[in-house]
Amino acid sequence: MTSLELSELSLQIKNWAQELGFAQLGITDTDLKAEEPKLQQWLDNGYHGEMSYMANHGMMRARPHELHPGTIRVLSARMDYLPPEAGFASNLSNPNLGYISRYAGGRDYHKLIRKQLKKLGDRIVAHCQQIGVTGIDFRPFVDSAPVLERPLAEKAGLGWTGKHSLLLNPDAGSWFFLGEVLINLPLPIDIPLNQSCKTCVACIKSCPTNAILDNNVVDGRRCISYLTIELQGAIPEEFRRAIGNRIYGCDDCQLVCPINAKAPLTQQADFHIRNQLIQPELLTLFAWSEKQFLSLTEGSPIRRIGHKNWLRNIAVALGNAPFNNDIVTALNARKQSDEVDDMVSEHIDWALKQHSQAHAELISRKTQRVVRAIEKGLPRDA
Ligand code: B12
Ligand code: SF4
Ligand code: SF4
Repeated sequence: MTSLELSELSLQIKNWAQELGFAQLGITDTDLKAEEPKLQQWLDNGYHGEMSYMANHGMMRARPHELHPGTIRVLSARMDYLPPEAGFASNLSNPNLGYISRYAGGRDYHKLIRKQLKKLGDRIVAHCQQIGVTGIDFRPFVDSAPVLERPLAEKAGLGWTGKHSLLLNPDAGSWFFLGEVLINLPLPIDIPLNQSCKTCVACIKSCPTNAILDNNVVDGRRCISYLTIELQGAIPEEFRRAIGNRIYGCDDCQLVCPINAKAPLTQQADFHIRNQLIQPELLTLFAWSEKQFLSLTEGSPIRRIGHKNWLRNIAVALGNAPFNNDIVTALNARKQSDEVDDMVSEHIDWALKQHSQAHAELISRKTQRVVRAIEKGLPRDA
């Protein structure tokens, strides 16, 4: 193809991406050499904790051409997920409700994004065939693939890396997923943005578990997202109070980020929060049997953690809720059920212990500050 044809095709691809529901698409090459020592350092420091998949693929994460041989370009796309009924402040400030990360209240994003990326690749192949170009090969990826998505998106001009390590777009903030198409077409590449967080440190200061180290690196083992989603087994006691009512993931570093003040709502109905997960009562969720859990979370990313870890997380949140006889009764009743193993039982004991002693502070000062920041910075609270 001539360079003019390739330039025209790159514009077409960006339009098609928008038609397919992506907010933006950028194009970059496969060179992530500069990221390799940083990734290695992150792994050497053990910041991946139990996420063995981060170490298993070695440096393939930084070598998209090894992941899919023949690849010379990466089409990096982002899709907004902020749901309309987010209600952050009311949810975080009520310790009797469970807080679920806003990316997870609807349908699992992996399926939708991979499907749309596949359609995009098919359109490119069909277009090339029409103009007599054959041999186009592509592969769509989202999240679970061993590839460094955030650095690729940054190189493709979709935003800069915030101090919380997520990608920030100057117009859209960070409430979006990333996905890629690896392809063997020599399309023209985009230029990275030249912007930064400047002197802001709001996310570092607000992280409930101090997971964001001051050099833009997240110690995964301390992040509530890891502790409530990725970690199998017991949540270390040192983090339980700080977890508050966050029962699946955490959004605090994004909630206090000033760049998110202008973030758009999602255009995908799939990412709207399911009714039973809008401002959910902890006691209601804790009463779900395994069968109910599996059916009510069908098609949702939450299902992946399984019923035991779901109970584990809710037990911690119940331990952080204000004293209430109904909670103590529910905890004691759950302890007797067949669905509870030793690990969950230990979390229930911890929660009961919290109810036997007065909490100095029901909602931590950091969370109170996050709530105030939302009330000030996100006027419509989404
Ligand atoms: C593992 C993982 C996690 C782990 C570890 C997080 C982390 N920051 O690494 C856990 C479970 C904690 C996690 C949590 C979340 N995640 Co996550 N996660 C991933 C995953 C699978 C890999 C990320 C990765 O490669 N980490 C390894 C480290 C080394 O990579 P990195 O942070 O990019 O690190 C770079 C910097 O640390 C820097 N660096 C290292 N050392 C140094 C030193 C200096 C001085 C400097 C300047 C820089 C620097 O270079 C590193 C290498 O490039 C990606 C998907 C993917 N395949 O890429 C999603 C991904 C990053 N996650 C995502 C999301 C949405 C989240 C959550 C918001 C979910 C939630 N609400 O609970 C939280 C946010 C927590 C946070 N602040 O990071 C999105 C982010 C979208 C965006 N806008 O950027 C991604 C891209 C998934 C997707 N497809 O959309 N996640
Ligand atoms: S998601 Fe929560 S715990 Fe993890 S880095 Fe952000 S603020 Fe900290
Ligand atoms: S809160 Fe501030 S430092 Fe953190 S990512 Fe947003 S702009 Fe950057």
